[in-house]
Amino acid sequence: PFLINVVNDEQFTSGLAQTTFIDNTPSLFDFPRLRDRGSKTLNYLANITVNGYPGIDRQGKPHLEPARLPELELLQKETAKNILDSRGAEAVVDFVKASKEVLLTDTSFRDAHQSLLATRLRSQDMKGIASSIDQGLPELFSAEMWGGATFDVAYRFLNESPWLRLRELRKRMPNTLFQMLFRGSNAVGYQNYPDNVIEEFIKISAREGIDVFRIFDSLNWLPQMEKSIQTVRDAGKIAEATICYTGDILDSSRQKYSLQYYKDLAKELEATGAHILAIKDMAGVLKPQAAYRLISELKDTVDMPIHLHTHDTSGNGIITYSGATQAGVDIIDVASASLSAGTSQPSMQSIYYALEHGPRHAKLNISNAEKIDHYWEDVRKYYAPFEGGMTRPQTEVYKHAMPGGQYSNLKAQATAVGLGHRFDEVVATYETVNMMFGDIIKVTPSSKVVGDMALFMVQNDLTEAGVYEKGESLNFPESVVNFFAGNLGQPVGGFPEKLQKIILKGKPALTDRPGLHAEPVDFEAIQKELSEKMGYEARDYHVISYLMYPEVFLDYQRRLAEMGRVTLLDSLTFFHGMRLGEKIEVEIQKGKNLIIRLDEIGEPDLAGNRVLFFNLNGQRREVVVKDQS
Ligand code: 3PY
Ligand code: ZN
Repeated sequence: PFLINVVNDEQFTSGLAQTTFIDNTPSLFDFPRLRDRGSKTLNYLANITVNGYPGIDRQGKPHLEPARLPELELLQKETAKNILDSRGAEAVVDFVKASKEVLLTDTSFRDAHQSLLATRLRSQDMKGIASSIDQGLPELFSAEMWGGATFDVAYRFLNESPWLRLRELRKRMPNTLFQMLFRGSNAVGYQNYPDNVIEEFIKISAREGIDVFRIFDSLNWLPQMEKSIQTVRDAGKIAEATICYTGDILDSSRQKYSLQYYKDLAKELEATGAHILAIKDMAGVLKPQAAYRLISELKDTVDMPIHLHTHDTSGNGIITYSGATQAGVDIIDVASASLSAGTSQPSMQSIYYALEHGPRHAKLNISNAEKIDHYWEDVRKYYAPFEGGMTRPQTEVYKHAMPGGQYSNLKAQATAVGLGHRFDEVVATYETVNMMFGDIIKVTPSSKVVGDMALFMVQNDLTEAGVYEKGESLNFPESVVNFFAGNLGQPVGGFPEKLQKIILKGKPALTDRPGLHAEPVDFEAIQKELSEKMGYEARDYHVISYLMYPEVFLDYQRRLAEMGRVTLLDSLTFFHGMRLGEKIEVEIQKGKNLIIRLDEIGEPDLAGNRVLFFNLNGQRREVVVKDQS
């Protein structure tokens, strides 16, 4: 048995300890480390208790029961992951093609909360249900659980390492394909990275447990995806090449993105050697009739299995999937009911019944899926402060075409710059900007460029005509200049020349792939630099995170040194701190717990400092924290 510390040791407290006791009980020397970890945790708790968690209103810590854990029927079945591990990527492709039923990807760990809860779902809450999903839903094609915005949000707002999340989940889910969203040459960032950074990122992610890489480019520009696709293939993993869907193939007045456009792009993607074709309807504008037509035609165009992704913003998601399923789509993205609908994916449990008794019903143990959803129903309540608040199907998405996660994000951005009350204008301007830019594909990071420009115009009371008139004297947002300089690649049909001239003010623009101009990164030099900054030997995954997000990563390291692994706290405590007199338990290692009680919160002194009195594993501890209010 592990000894928590000497005062909790039975032999010691019973007074029977002999002098040999210390020699024979080396685990006592864990005490300083434990004490250190305890102190760090108290630093975090004291600060959140006094000052609150950034960005959420302080309404007190809610009283909620622990999330219900499901009792499942355990199913022993060969999974897609088992096939990949034993027979390789091509065998998975054959398995998908041979499946008469439509297969499901569960996005609950990634896009669902990115789209509904500002990407705030914590590893702790994922860990609680991970093995239930692995064992209760073996028929899932995959779990999308990494990438997109989750990478930087984990560091930035949750004080956790995305790599640790990946490892912890991998351990609990050995039989589930892990899928990530990868922004092609922008990796998990908002800018172009040198080729060797892209390759290194994919290699490390594959080693750490990612199986399926959904690779897209925010402008659907093939040259930005090719390297990634090849690197994934070389790593023996599954490359899903992606078409981002925009426009409306059935609207004859809007044919920039026509059926033929999608068919041609699908063929080009197939020629790269990708295993699967993903259709990424990031905003949820693929209407049911269009879905039927698009998938039917693509099935006749390419031999790869087709994996469809949509968002339920308009309320039509299930019908869209039903159309796509009839047309032969192989895999669809769904979220567990409690994390579905609205700007998230359609509900896994609903689609099951929508397709039941049909020729292509979904492969799923529905009873297990429903029980697992009770867990999510409870967990979602912890994240109430981050709810986007969309309470109705929003058909306006067919006009503004904002990606699922962007709507609430842009709203927050608008509020932050004092434009909250003019958000309707921001949305209307988003549409205008899209047309000024030539009707571009909008998904991270190109969607951010459009959003930044819309905010800029509203903030400066600029109309479209105003931009052309006053352009010379305007300081456009950095992301907009960067986009027009060709640093995100080339949009379909090229840049609108007149606007490009105004925005670049005579600076040159790239017409070829940005990666051709980016110097390769010297990983050894960066590793040295980073090790010095961190004060310990940087590993390759530290280095790659630092390259993606230098400041965010270093900030995370600083907070880690100060507050320890706060990812182990339960979510209510993480977001709200502790109530007076409350007692919590934190398992910091198997069998090693911190038992913490908050006994007293002192009044602020003249400098605004408060003393908090805790009891940590039986010992009284004081923490001083500055009250920021
Ligand atoms: C991301 O890139 O994070 C997205 O989810 C795009 O849809
Ligand atoms: Zn999405």
